[in-house]
Amino acid sequence: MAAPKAGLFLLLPGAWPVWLGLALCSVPGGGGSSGEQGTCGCSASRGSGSGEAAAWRYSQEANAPQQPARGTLVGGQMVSIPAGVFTMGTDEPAIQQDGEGPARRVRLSRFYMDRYEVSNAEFEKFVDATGYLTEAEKYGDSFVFEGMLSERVKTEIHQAVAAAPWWLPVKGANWRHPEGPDSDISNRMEHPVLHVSWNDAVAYCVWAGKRLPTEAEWEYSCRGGLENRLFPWGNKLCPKRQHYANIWQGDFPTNNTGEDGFKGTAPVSAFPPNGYGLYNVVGNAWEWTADWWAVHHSAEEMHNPKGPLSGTDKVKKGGSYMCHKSYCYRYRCAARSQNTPDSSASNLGFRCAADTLLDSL
Ligand SMILES: *[C@@H]1O[C@H](CO)[C@@H](O)[C@H](O)[C@H]1NC(C)=O
Ligand SMILES: [Ca+2]
Ligand SMILES: [Ca+2]
Repeated sequence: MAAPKAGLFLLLPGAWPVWLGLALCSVPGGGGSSGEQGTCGCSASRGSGSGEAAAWRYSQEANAPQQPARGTLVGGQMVSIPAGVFTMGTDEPAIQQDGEGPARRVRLSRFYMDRYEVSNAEFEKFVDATGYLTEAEKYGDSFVFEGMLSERVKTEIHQAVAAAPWWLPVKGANWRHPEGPDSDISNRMEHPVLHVSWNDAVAYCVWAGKRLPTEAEWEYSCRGGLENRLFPWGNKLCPKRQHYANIWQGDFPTNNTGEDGFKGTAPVSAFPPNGYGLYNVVGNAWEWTADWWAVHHSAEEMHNPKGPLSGTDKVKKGGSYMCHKSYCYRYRCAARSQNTPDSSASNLGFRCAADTLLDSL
């Protein structure tokens, strides 16, 4: 059984050079205890929040093989996502207070989705063309995970988020300087842009002739044509002992082993794409969506839902390189979290969607 299965990898498109070189998963199936589900940056914003434990049930039958639908690649950067109906959310929520349930049928029209998280290189084109100043640059600071900071930067900080003390507001941290003034992105141009607020993300997408995806579009894209699976590729965290996403291995927040090849962000094209050809949908950087945040949802079937009419926070999806099952089991398609639209952090980025394609794409 094992040998022919392993051989299948050779038949798949050869676009995963980074992933192929990675170490094997030491925790097949994503074992480890379901502990507290807190704020692994999931709520680090110019506001904050916290969480509590939730059980997670592994479903055998839900793990049965299923043929994913195929998105159609259009141009280099966007994928045509077919119209369809899918099950949004879950009736087995892992994090109760996040409003992951109920599972409900959602019908969507066709749309386009960026293959990749927006990279530093792409964001720089926007800034060069428009002179745009991000909110982190205007505020003069942004949240950075303590584990990424130099000792010099850390000594200058005297304030932290009570519920998540590993988040520090760093003066001079922004998309060009992800860990503060003594850091830069010169060797990370193909990594996701970070420290962009929801407002910044909208400005970029509008400039590109696009828009942010709704939460429903994002989740449909995440599922890649599979029904009721935990991850974009299925229910096993590490099928065939391979890493499929950039998350955290080791004890959070003290020991990041980087077993998947990356302690921080990875290039936006790293790891295998999902059934629609989308990369790093879960993990790497959190991704803003267009929707306002609410935790109560109707179980009725919806058509192109756009979320609540108003709110204080925006929905972000997918988790990040900082997510670990013990603390932030949010690298699942149904998982969700929120931040105020002006907040920014060192694990939060975005990708755009569109109704039509511009010729330039
Ligand atoms: C980090 O975790 C790995 C794997 O569990 C372990 O081998 C290593 O000793 C740990 N390092 C530290 C500094 O605790
Ligand atoms: Ca990682
Ligand atoms: Ca992502």
